[in-house]
Amino acid sequence: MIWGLGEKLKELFRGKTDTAEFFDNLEDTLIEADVGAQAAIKITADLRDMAKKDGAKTKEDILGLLRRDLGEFVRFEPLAPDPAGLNVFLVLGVNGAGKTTTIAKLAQYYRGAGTDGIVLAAGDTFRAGAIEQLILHGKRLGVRVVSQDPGADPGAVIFDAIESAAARGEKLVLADTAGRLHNKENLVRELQKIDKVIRNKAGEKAVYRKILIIDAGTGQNGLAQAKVFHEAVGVDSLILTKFDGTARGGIVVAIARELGLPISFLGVGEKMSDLIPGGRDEYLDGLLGET
Ligand SMILES: Nc1nc2c(ncn2[C@@H]2O[C@H](COP(=O)(O)OP(=O)(O)OP(=O)(O)O)[C@@H](O)[C@H]2O)c(=O)[nH]1
Ligand SMILES: [Mg+2]
Repeated sequence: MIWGLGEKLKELFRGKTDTAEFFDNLEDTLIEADVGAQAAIKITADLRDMAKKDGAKTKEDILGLLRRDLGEFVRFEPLAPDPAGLNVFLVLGVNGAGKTTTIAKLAQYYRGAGTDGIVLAAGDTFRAGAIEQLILHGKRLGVRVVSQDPGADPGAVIFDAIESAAARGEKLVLADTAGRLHNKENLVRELQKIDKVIRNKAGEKAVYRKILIIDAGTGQNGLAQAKVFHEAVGVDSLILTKFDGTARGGIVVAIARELGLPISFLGVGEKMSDLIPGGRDEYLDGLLGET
């Protein structure tokens, strides 16, 4: 299984590792992987200095330094429901990022880890077919889904889900949201409304977390997305999806540098089990690949 930069680095390491060309190519590779131009330039400059000072670096030296520098900003936030009470996880992200699939994966994962009483809230009432998609996941997983008709107020759907979960003593509400509305202002306003409903409803009684889904292949746009969502409602942690089969995914480094957001899980395929609870090491292993 090769994710991330592995293939590209492997190619680079076939040649000499002390030439100007090597460092230029390394810098380009890091930029292409979306770690951000500043980080790429800094890391490559560090390596150039080291090579100048004490001669050519081995592949292991270079990988070690890459790991250290890339990892400097990446933080892990384990995202585990509090078994003592109600938890509300609101799942955010642009359309197609993998929100709904990740919700289903999380439901399976948490159930496997012992969380009793998981409810899915069909808060994407905007996109045609979104409610059915979540209901289908719920059926397959044997998990309750709270939904209303298309076009319904997403805040009301999530409110119902929280209220019924509390009444039944269920432990975790995983709430889906729309990734796109008519325009960005609408999306932000809608998310702020949902956020307010959850805060009012869940109050101090529940653990409330906002999870942003970022598609590893979206490139630098992922940073712009993170800024919009973070400014709108305040994001608690990231899940990076589609980390399988891409030479990118460095965006987590860029988002961590700019916004300080931690990572909680990695999505590495379309199957329900393709979700890795993971932090820095798993992420860096994936990013640097089998070089
Ligand atoms: N390879 C791969 N595919 C994924 C992963 N996560 C999600 N997908 C696929 O990405 C596509 C979109 O996923 P959804 O979960 O529907 O995305 P969404 O964010 O809910 O999209 P909207 O509801 O349109 O906003 C689906 O085909 C998923 O199977 C992943 O980690 N790896
Ligand atoms: Mg969806």
